[in-house]
Formats: sequence, structure tokens, C-alpha cells
Amino acid sequence: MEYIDLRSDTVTQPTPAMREAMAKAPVGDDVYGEDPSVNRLQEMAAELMGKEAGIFVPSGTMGNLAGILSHCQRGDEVIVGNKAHTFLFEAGGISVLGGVHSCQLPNQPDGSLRIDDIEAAIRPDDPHDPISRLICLENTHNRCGGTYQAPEYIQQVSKIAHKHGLFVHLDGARIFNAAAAQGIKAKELAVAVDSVTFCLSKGLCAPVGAVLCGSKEYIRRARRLRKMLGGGMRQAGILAAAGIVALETMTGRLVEDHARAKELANGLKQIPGLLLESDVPATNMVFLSLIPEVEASTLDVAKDLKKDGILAGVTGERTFRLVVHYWIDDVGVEKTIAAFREAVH
Ligand code: TLP
Repeated sequence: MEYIDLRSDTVTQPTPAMREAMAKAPVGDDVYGEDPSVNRLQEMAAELMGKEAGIFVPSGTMGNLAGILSHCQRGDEVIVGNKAHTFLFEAGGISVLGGVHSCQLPNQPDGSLRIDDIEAAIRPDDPHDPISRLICLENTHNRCGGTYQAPEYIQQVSKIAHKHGLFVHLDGARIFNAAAAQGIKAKELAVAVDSVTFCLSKGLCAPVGAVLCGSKEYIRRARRLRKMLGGGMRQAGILAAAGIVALETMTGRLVEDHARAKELANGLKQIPGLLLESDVPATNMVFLSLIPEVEASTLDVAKDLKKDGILAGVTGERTFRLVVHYWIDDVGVEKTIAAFREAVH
């Protein structure tokens, strides 16, 4: 059975154009810096983010890890949201591998960190304290419902960071969704930060990879970290070729996913047993829960949905996340609504 897979946009398959580009990609040894396809992708990425340089990495997680460690020494502290992917879902890499301490601030429902909280978290130069070095933002914000931040907010945070001698790293895994939702260029969301990671393998459909962007000197340090982490991939142009197609053809269509997410939310909110976190999803994610009167658990419901060919993301005993992407069409949205209506009682 071919499933309608809404568990994540990480499940997206490459498009036929990507497979063709991969088959034909000119390649070389990227650890020597000699892979023409990787070099082209990195240049395109840097240009799109308004940065001097970029480095292709196997995953968003490695992009964030190398990205944060390229700013921080052992004993430094990162100010980060308590719902940030870097804090919750990256296996604690920054502290395990980098000895970097984290100061977690409450993420607001829109994914932001309160400016007052940030200012209060920046530490004085005191031998008792770790050294405040970095602020980490996320845009769109996954666990806050796929919400997005405006350029003005990012500029405000960067201004405070720079005033105190801190850097800003943006986990922009879905920065193109954040840009599409606001009708602006991704560059506008990245210009004020010191570094940004974005993913090719989510809504953009490439099979593998992310790009970390920043200044030339910063990316030079990240290159050593990528090697250390085992991310020097040799003839990686085969993968970068799909990433180039992703940047050329997939960013402009993300608004379609956002429109379908709204349709999906619209249908699901009519079902009495379901409660949506937001009636109008900000981008491509719909978060919902089962109301207390529904006896079934999310696992029960997910099992029933699977029988109807729908894969839903179970995020807790009562909560689901549904992510709309390129491979979900209007029929998929309708079928999903119908299957939920059947499964929730
Ligand atoms: N997110 C995945 C899971 O890990 C939760 C998903 O299904 O959404 N930053 C953000 C904001 C992300 O959402 C993710 C992946 C990453 C970084 C890491 O990317 P990968 O999976 O390529 O390491």
C-alpha cells in the first residue's frame, strides 16, 4: 500500500528531476574541496542566505552541531529555547561533544524567546559563571507549531547579542517555509545572524543534506569540525546535485503546502473529538490532540489511520503532528480528514 505519510517532511522522496541530476552530477573529492557540485551548492546557499560561505553537511543536526561548536569553546553557554530542536532532539550533542552549557529560556507560543528573558540570561563576567557566547533561534519553529519569526524580531535579538559580544546561530531547517509564509526572501531572515543552517531534505525534497552558512573564517573552522564529526563525504556531489535542484525548483512552491495544511486543519477542526493547537497553521504543520472524552489513545487512532493508508506523527499520548509536503496532494488531505473522522470516536 502506498501511504499518505504525514509523519514529517523528512519522509519526502526526491523528485524525478533530482534523480536525473544525481545520475549526471560531476563529482570530485569534497574533503579536498574538489567536488564541483558540492562547491556550486555551497555558493548558491551562501548567496541565498546573504553569507560569505557555506558548507554542505549530511544533516540538519550536524549543521547545528558544527555550527554551534564553531562559535563556542568548552565551558561556553548557549541561550536556547526549551522547545528548540537543538535542545530537545539533537541528542545533547553540543554538551556531549562540545562541553557547551545551555541556558534554556521558555519558548513563547509563537516560537520566540522574550527579549527581556534573553537580556536577563546574558551573564556578567564572573568566574562562577559559564561564558555567555551564543543565542540560538529556530525559524520556522518545529515544536511551537511550525510558527515563524519576522525579520524585525531576528534583527532585535541579533542587536542585543552583538551589543554584549555574543553571536547568533539560526536553526533555519525550514527557513524557506518561514520566508514563503511571509512572502519574503530567506536572506531577510538570515542577514542579521552570524550563522544559519538550513535543510535540503525536508520540504525541499532532496534525499540528504543541509548547508551551514556564515563568514569565510567561521566556515573554515566548521570544515574542521565537520571532518571531526565524520561528515567529510568525498564524492558528495551526487547528493549536492539533488540539493541544487531543490534550491532551484522547490522553494517557490512551499506556499502550496501551507495552503493544504490550512485545508487539513479546516477539515479536522470540524471533528468533535479533536482539538487543534491552532485553527490556522502558520506553515506546513498541524498539531492536534484528542479531547479527554475520546477513550482511544493516539497509538490506537494511529493504528486505525494506518489501515486507511494514513501515517500520522504521534507526538504524545494525546497529541499528533501532521506535516504537509510535496507528496501530499488535495486528495491526500481529503482522505486524511475522512480517516480521522472514522478513527476518532
Ligand atoms: N526534525 C525532525 C525530527 O527530528 C523531530 C522532524 O521530523 O521534524 N532543526 C529542526 C527545526 C528540525 O525540525 C530538524 C529535524 C532538524 C533541525 C534536524 O534535521 P536532521 O533530521 O536532518 O538532522
